[in-house]
Amino acid sequence: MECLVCNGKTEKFIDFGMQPIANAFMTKDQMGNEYFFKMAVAYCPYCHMVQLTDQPDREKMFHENYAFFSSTSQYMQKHFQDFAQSIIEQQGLKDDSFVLEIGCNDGILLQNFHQAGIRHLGVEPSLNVAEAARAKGLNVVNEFFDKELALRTSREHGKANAIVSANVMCHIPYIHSVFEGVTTLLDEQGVFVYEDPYLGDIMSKTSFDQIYDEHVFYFSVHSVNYVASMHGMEVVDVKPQVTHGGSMRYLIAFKNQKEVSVTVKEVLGREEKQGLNHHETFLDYGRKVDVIKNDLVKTLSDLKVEGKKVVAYGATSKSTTVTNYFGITPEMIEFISDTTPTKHNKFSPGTHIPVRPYEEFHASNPDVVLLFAWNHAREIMEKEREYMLAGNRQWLVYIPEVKLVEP
Ligand code: DWN
Ligand code: SAH
Ligand code: ZN
Repeated sequence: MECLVCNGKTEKFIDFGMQPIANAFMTKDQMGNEYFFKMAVAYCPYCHMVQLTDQPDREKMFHENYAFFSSTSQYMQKHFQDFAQSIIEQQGLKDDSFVLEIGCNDGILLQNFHQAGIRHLGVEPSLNVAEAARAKGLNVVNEFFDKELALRTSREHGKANAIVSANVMCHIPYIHSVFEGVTTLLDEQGVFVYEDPYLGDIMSKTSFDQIYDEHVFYFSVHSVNYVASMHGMEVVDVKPQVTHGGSMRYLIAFKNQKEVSVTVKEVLGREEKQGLNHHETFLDYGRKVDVIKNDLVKTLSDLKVEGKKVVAYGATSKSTTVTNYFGITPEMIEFISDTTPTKHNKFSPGTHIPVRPYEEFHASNPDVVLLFAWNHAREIMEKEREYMLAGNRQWLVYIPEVKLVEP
């Protein structure tokens, strides 16, 4: 397929076959009526962007009943508080400044600008999560961000001093429209700051479950700098993050407006060493994923033979790739525990594993807990330590490798 960034010919390196919408948790009567698409990932040797070869229409994924609410993690709430604070300080934002967030979800990041008294606007196409943000007193437009929306926003609100975004840029295939929107709306001295799961971590940890319908791009500093430069912008700083199993925050400004930090050069050098700008690096990825697949399926089968009770923790989007690609069924996992009300008493996309409220987790008395929300391992393992110890229970993790872990 043609690269979404530079139109060059991309090289496919892993194929997941037919996959459902990762966040389409469904009721019993919605079964049998599921949408599947061909999921595969390709590398572009010209601009170095790693990307899905095909993505479902955006309305199939982001709508009035989006299943993911950002504020379900305490750790993430703190993370976004620090994110906002760093931008407020760095840009010297005041109450008459203007901050726009692309994809604010329930307001987990934006609320911090609001609380600091800064003029703000969130852009969020999924109505239910947008309403949750509005309930916190935030200004939110229920639309998709693109060039046209940015133009309307700049007419109505003036230029933005900062445009921020987290775990959203990797969801938007029309990246040039987004960058054109950013350059339309951003003040000459402003910054565009966004973070997303980092390709370097997805490769080094074999965190293949970051790959699902919503994530069309797997960014590196190389690829982000390429896109930015197509729009008269440049990456002026990068900050690695531990969130979502390893992310990168990119600070992007108009060319020659801000000094480029030495870290950018350092990380570019590291990416070259890791081979993130060479096709060969990606060729082995499918084999590594298959090792995890065989090990996890074998472990789950062995546990079943031993008569062990296995439940899963966190009905994540990521788990849709794991269960569907690996063929994990309700016979192997009794249910998935999750704290999100919209997911309760529904079934996982494609594999139809029941999703149950968190209250049922302790009552179910499992022997082994498969951690689908492995990116929140620290927070979750700490919270469940006592319960796990009390019942002699073990965690089962699969990133970077399949392992039974004592609490
Ligand atoms: O990119 C995306 C990221 C930001 O969030 C979106 N495309 C969708 C979503 O991905 P995910 O579903 O893989 O995200 P999480 O944060 O790994 O999801 C964690 C799930 O686990 C949520 O459904 C909430 C649940 N949870 C829980 O039941 N108990 C989470 C925590 C921390 C807990 O203690
Ligand atoms: N920023 C939050 C939410 C990430 S989930 C966090 O880090 O937790 C991805 C979000 O992007 C969803 O809420 C989805 O509705 C939104 N989204 C998808 N396409 C978008 C677009 N074109 N413009 C703005 N938001 C978009
Ligand atoms: Zn390209």
